[in-house]
Amino acid sequence: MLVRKVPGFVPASPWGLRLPQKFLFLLFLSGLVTLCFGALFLLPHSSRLKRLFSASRTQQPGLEMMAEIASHHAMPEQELPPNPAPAAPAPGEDDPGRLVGVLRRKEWLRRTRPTGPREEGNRVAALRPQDESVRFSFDYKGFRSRLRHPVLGTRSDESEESQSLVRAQREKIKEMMRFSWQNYRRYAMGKNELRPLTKDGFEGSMFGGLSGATIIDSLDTLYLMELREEFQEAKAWVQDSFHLNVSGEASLFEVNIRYIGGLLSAFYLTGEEVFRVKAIKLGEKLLPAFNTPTGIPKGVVNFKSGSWGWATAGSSSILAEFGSLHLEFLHLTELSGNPVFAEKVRNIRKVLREIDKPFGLYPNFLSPVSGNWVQHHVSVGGLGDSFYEYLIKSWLMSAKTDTEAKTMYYEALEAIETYLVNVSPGGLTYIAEWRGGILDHKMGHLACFSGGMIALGAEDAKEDKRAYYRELAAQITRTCHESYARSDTKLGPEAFWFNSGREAVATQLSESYYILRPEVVESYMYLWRQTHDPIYREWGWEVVMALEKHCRTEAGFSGIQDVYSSNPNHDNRQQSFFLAETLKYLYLLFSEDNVLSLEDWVFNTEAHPLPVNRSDSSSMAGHRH
Ligand code: DMJ
Repeated sequence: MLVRKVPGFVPASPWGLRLPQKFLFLLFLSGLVTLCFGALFLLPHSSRLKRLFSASRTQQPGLEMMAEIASHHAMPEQELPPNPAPAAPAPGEDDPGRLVGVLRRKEWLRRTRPTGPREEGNRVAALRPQDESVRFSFDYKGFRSRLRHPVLGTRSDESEESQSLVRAQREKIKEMMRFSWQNYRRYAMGKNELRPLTKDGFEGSMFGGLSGATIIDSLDTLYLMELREEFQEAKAWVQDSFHLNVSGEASLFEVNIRYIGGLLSAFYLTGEEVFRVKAIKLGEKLLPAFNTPTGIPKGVVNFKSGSWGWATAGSSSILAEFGSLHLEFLHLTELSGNPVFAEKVRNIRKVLREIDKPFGLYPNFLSPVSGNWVQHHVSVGGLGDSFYEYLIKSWLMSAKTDTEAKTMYYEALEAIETYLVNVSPGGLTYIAEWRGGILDHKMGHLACFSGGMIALGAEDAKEDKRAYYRELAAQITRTCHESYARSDTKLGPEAFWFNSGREAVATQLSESYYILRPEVVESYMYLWRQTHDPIYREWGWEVVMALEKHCRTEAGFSGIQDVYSSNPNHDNRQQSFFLAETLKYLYLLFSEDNVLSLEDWVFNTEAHPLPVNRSDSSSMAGHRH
């Protein structure tokens, strides 16, 4: 309605009050409000006020958890509460980021509202007091007493062996480890990796601000090689300088296999509490990645602001990443008494067990929102690799009680044999990659771990397939050796093809690099332990010589840019997995079988040994099907 302005006329309010009356009424109202608030603050239990506010947040489970946790626990080292809630944007966050942050937080709150048993699981875990997991007492002596072999083997044949070639070879590999470590310590201590040409450190972007990847990846190798002083240096750094109060975006997979895996194995080898406690606290920081509608974690977790993490990784999660958490997460539950870790990975297993698989194959990309495959690309190399590895190792690590893992592994392997395994015209067996039914006749260096995996699983296959799998493992390993033997450096390329008359060689420069990867020597180690065929030690020694010739620099080992050049350029990076895996598998190849015996240990995909679990009370043994 249009009100015409008439001089001297003051319109009444909709309630019929004139201005002075309105003023008095407002004065009265504000007095009343002040009184009410005053009364609230004077109530004897100030927690009521807190509850009043937290009640309005009950639809925001994260915030509620944070209030609960904060009221119960002091935070050592300013570290984060486990699985805490979304925080207000950090001071100094710039405006666009801030807006995106707010929107993401709102979306996260909507998605994580408790709606069912799985969400309830998250809440229970998060509300579990932080120190309870840490205070949990793990029976370390009991665990050691159940091992079937001394961790570092027996030294009964020491005097005889000291004369032998194999001992000298092992000593050489130990020297390579010492050299790698000492240069890292000298030029890059505390950084994630060493850059040997520029003699400085490299941080990278995979670890969300965590540092010391090389230190944590090296702990068990130093221990295994009895490099005692170096091990003490590494341990002291973990104790004093490994801080978890970081704020970047981290790869769930990489943090899990390197940091959690490294800390867990350091604990199991030594019984030192610092490793157990840091592994559990770091594990708790990874939990927000699982807050998706399916429970399939996203690939990236945000440690931002020391408060909560949200996950981002485009629209799909990667099979090798979310499929390679099982071993470490079961051990986190075992060592903390907190069931949440095991629940998370059992849910992943359930989703994968129930989903339709094209021809029995597992594609590499899955939507964590819909739980559907995103595209039909299948690979035993990058993107798929360690998912298969973790199935057979889950079976072995459960002391052969996890029959679900066993069944899934052998079914997957049947499909791989049927659709992906090929023999080249020159007689080389390889595992191709599959794109919706069309094969790429190539193998990545990463796929070369599969010789070892198939050998490891051969024993428990159906009787009529055991010999076949042993032979398949040997043939794949031979092909991977060929990819090394056919290069000028005797080191293998990142990927090699079987087409146009060329076999086991890279076809372009962009695939010709070698970054100190372990997969080929990993397979030599498993095949050696299974067969004791001297060829595997011969091949392993060829790798040692090639590393010395082409990758050793004045200040550490470096990857090379072209394995087909007799004088290759270096890539200036000593990868942490070189110390965790390549040197460890080489050392084990020249060790007795009872050193980190495969009866007692399984190696995670970063070569960190985790024990087979034989305790009746364990969460792992309890997982029978
Ligand atoms: C390692 O970090 C792990 O083995 C992972 O599974 C994939 N490959 C790298 C080393 O090549």
